[in-house]
Amino acid sequence: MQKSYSRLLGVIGKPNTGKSTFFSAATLALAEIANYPFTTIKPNRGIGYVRTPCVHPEFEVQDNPRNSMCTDNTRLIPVELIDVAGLVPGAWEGRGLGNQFLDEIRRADALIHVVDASGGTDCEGRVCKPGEHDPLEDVKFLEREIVMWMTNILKKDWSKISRTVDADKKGIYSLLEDRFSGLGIKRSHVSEATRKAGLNPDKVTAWSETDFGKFVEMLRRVAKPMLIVANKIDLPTAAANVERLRKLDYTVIPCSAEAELALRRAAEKQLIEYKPGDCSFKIAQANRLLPNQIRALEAIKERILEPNGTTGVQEAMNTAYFKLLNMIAVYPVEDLEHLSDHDGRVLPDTYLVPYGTTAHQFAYIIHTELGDSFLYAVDAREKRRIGEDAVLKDRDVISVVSTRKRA
Ligand SMILES: Nc1nc2c(ncn2[C@@H]2O[C@H](COP(=O)(O)OP(=O)(O)OP(=O)(O)O)[C@@H](O)[C@H]2O)c(=O)[nH]1
Ligand SMILES: [Mg+2]
Repeated sequence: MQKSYSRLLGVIGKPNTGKSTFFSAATLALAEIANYPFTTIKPNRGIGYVRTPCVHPEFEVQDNPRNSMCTDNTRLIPVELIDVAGLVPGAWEGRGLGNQFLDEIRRADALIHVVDASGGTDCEGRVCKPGEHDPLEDVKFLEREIVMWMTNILKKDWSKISRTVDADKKGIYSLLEDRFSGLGIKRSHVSEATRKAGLNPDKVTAWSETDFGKFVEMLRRVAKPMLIVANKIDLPTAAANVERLRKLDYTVIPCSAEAELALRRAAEKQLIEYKPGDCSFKIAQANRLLPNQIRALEAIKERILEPNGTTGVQEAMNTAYFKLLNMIAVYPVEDLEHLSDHDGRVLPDTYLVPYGTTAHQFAYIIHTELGDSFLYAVDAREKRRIGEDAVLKDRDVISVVSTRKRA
């Protein structure tokens, strides 16, 4: 169960943009929401979902999920997210709740930057006239905060690190991996950042100040990939800003976290039929709704769902997993004929694994023993054997054959 949500998404941004609203909508966990900065002080952690079309209709079987849910042919796979305190300029130096915030996103594998696209909150999160603040500034400021935070950590003993790299050939990758391990930065991130910045990893002492800056900027992009949630699109001043945000080098998802929260709460009470990420909903029990509640729901349909497709919350979760983190969904089964586990549960689990995962690595993800005793795997769709190096694809159904029978 735990393995399918082994990645962590961090919901970040300046105060009062709707981070906790987004978090609550995504997880249905209770989080304090209010129209002033620093409502959230202690981080909220919860479980949200990514959605993917389930494979069971294609295989013409009735499934019986265990680590995920299946409704209307859609698999909802649990993933973990964290909502943190708002960040203000200078946080890297300790302003606001600065370092504490940065400390909490250390473990996040990808970041969801919630921006107030309506421009109704200033750079410190105080309410201002809608349209008065430019949300593009918030994007620049957040990038800078993360870069400064990383720079600060790295600069501390950079000269020592660079001399060691040049002298003993231990390599920058393992040295920096050690230095950054607390930030969830891996060797592969360091090597990718060095390559993409066009720098020589064997001659680190020759890196100029500009090279160093390029390296840290690249490391931020590679190790903490980020998307922008352009929130509060229900307000009229948001539309023009969404278009401007789209010109930046990010995936931008227009969003109304407040609308999604209302829909999910209504669905939870079975007042409406709605799945996270659906483009519409049906009123199920009109007699239990007050006229103003019906009007509010209709307004969400007309103003958010019809023009935008969705409220954006689920799309952000999916984009973070499938695009930023490049994950795929794979279904492990033991019994190929019934597509079941040893208890006869059909298509019990869906694992989210990084694209590039091989059949053998997948066996290790399921169970160390299964990896150790791996013989070959079978692709249930193609009904053919695949070798240990075969790279898995999204929505593969895979059976691992090993020398040992699993308990
Ligand atoms: N119009 C509109 N308001 C929203 C939306 N999402 C959140 N809000 C409002 O924005 C205000 C701040 O929401 P929070 O979720 O507390 O924001 P936060 O970013 O967690 O704030 P801090 O914890 O203080 O950093 C509240 O008044 C919310 O109701 C939205 O989609 N549309
Ligand atoms: Mg909050």
